[in-house]
Amino acid sequence: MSDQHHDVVIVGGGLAGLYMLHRVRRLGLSVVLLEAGDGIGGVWHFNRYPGARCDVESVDYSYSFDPELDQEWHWTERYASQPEILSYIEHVADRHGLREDVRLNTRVEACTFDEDTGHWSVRTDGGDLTARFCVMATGALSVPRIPDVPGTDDFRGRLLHTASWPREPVDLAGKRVAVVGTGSSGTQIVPELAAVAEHVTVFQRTPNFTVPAQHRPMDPEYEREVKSSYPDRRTLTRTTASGLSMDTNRESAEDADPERRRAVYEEQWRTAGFGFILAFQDLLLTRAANDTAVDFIHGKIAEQVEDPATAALLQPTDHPFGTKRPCVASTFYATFNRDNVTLEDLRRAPIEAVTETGLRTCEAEHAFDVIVFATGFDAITGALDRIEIRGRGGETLREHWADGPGSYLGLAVAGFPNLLTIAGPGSPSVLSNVVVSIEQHVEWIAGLLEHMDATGAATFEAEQDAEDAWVAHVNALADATLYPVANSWYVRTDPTGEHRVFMPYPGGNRRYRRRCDEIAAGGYEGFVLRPARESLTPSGD
Ligand code: N01
Repeated sequence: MSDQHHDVVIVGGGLAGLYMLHRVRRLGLSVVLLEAGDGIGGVWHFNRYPGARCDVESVDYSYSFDPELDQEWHWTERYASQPEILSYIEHVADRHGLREDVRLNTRVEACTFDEDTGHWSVRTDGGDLTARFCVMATGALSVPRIPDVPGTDDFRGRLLHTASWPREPVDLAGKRVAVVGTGSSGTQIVPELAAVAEHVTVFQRTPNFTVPAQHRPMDPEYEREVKSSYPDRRTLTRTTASGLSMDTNRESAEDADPERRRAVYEEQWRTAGFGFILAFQDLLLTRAANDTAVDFIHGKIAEQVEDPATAALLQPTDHPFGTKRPCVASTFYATFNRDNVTLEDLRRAPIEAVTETGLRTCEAEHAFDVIVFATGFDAITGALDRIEIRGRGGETLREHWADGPGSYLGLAVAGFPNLLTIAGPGSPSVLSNVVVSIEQHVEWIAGLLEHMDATGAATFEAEQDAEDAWVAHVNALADATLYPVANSWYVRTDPTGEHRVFMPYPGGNRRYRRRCDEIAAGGYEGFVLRPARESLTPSGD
């Protein structure tokens, strides 16, 4: 076969794709990783806005598969900044010699399954290739969402998006800057911009809950402590529901007496960062429990923001705490005490258009030199939607997902043999420490490929019933929580509004991992594994 044929094609060169590449190579299979960007790192390559950093402690937001690296690598801060995370990813790629199988600047346009050969044809903007397996490591948060506002081409200033920030420094000193969006990206970038810009105007549609990062330089004593027990810590993150190195407090917020409740919240606020959400086991289960967290955070916002009207605008009231991903930032709220920062309420005065000189809301014209969209991503399915993926009978993935994204375990889709998705809809992905999820997915996929090799299977395919049951299971789990109450990017609704699918698996990593392991141990229940056909040419030669 030609050098354009591989056992495995991996699409996407972020944390998921690179680890998949490493594992596939260890299986002795031929592999190529295709990456649209001009560098590896995925979201950490593109998401280089000022203040970008992870919101899970770096000692946990990192690969666990290389224990020697755990000992050698030094994180300089509690939450690593984007440049440090990118240099870590590059270091891992070099350390394991991964780059030789990476093709940069190669955008995958289409993947088509050939039922006669059992191979995938992959069309890219740099030529075509074929493979037995396609692994889509395209990222749950990788396609920037650009607001549908008229006039963006008319703006004479600079228009930027946090998720596709320029590589070269952007000089914002003395500039009038608009930031649209107050999610994780918005809450991280606003304090950075406020420190240099002449004025920052923050356009907020929905206030979000922001918990304190308690960010700080790495304490050498803490680092020593982590390193001395790293294997145990890694085992813990693999077994907690969240993939964090702390588990949910088993107490109930509803049942706790007010003094105890307050003490737990204060302690979590002071120490836990994102883990604040683990303060009580029922926070995402009942309104009464959740309201106690909402009241506590509202109080904290009021303490930090001097102007009561601004504080009130920043206090979320439209969704329970945690049903949209909480933001983790240190100085977001206090930034509104600065003279050069203003908050605009888009609920009261929506944006009508981008103009030549700035933004026009239904109430006023605002002049800006720079507009920053911190408007997030076409989440979870966005990158897959943009590739024309055709499975059996020529059906596209978009067609298959017309009523909502169906997937078995978040890993495979019925009618799309030998196609795997990492952190796809139906996997814990964005509801967990995503690196922990990624490693679990990759290792499970590697196990599947090994099993197929050992049993002589040529193709695997999720059964439609298994897929339907998994989607129903994920949504039943979500319906038992407060998650569906929020209007969030966790939910995908079809254009008619009839079908709402809650996409990430909300049952926790531990339970998900156990189910995946059971399925593998049971001979891949819910999958059909078919033997090689006589006509199939052995791969890799
Ligand atoms: O995106 P978001 P993000 N007009 O979707 C608003 C991860 N992440 O990039 O809520 C006006 O959360 C939107 O308003 P609304 C993390 O998983 C992690 O901030 O839709 N406003 C919202 O305020 C995170 O959850 C890190 O009403 C519009 C904001 O834009 C995920 O990425 C850092 C609008 C978008 O918030 C996404 O975070 C960054 C419109 N047309 C990201 N459209 C860390 O590790 C959207 N908005 C810390």
